[in-house]
Amino acid sequence: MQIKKETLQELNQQHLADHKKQFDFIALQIPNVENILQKLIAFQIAIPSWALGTGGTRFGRFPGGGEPSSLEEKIEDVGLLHSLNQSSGAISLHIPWDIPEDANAIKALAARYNLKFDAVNSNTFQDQPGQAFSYKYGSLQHVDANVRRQAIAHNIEVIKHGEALGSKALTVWLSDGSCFPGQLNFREAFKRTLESLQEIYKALPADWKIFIEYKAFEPNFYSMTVGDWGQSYLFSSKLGSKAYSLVDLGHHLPNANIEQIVSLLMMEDKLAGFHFNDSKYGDDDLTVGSIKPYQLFLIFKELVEGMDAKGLDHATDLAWMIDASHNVKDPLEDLLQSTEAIMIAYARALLVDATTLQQAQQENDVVKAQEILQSAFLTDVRPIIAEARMLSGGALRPLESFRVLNARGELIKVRGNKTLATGL
Ligand SMILES: [Mn+2]
Repeated sequence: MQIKKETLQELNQQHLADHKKQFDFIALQIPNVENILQKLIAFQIAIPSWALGTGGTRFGRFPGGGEPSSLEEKIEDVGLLHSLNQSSGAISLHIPWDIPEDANAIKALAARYNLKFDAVNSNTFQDQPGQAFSYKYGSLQHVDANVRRQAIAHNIEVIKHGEALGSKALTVWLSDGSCFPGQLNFREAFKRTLESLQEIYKALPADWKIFIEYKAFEPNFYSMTVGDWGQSYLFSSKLGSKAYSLVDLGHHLPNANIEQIVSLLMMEDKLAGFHFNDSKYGDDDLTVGSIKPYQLFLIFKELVEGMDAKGLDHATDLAWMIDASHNVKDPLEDLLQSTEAIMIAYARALLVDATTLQQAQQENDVVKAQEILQSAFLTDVRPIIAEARMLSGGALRPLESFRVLNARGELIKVRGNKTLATGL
């Protein structure tokens, strides 16, 4: 489904007077609002190809209607999101769930929706039909060199697919680890994984990066071979300057101070970027900002401060992606909510008075430091984000527009009620 610009403009027109009042009110309080608008317009968050269908748990799956059943339809869905919010201008593919058969045609299709290809993701946590060796006991860490070779070859194949599409990074998330004490020699598993990653690293094109994603537990419940940022950092620093650590918000143990992790990884030039989601208990993959919006803001506060200290471009120098899964919501509505939550956290972080905060830190004025953060966090920045969206041709109210235009109903009409998207 494609939404015409004129249709959005008509919808926007209905809310324009209200919006203008709200925007003017907030704009008066922010000295550099133009600058903030430009940053928000430039900021794009990649949508993973596996999040466009209804997710499930190991207990069941309840697919909704009109889900995309091909890569082409997935690109169409991301295009739909992007036309509404103008902030979802990239798609991240998971191989082999979404293998581009004709890379040029897929590239052309994405270009029509103004979408870029973000990092490509390999998959050695599932066995595929016809695969010679099983990943039951790991992939890059496996004791059998045949399994490791197969997993290395798969990652190199994923790089080739990504190259054909114009991606510039490979994300490796390993489910490797052990479920019971004694199952694994930690050091040997680490060394085998490192050697395997080194083979993949050698196959990276000159302008590519490799992202090493970590996760504390699941599917292995005793040890994960890339279990935390320390282990990821060890791998990425041993691999070389093209290797970085990727932070998935749900991949930490409860109450981990993620903002501090982010700050230090950036200090060491080893932060790849993000997989955004939210969680209450573990890797819940809930809508971004639905549980802990203050934490998300604190992370963005570190990101903005750290990127500014390094002279990095907020929009392009780190990789931003949503990695969530939706059991009860319409996946597209959920992705609109997640994107909005990220933009809110980013905009609030841009409001932090960095100079005064630094002064408060120097003076050990703890109370003032907290006031500065909370004053930014408690600002309702939604009119600024809506203004940025409207300036770039999107909807003032993306979610409402999605519903008013009966987007899901239109997708069901074309695709039917019983489609199933590939993915988890
Ligand atoms: Mn992830």
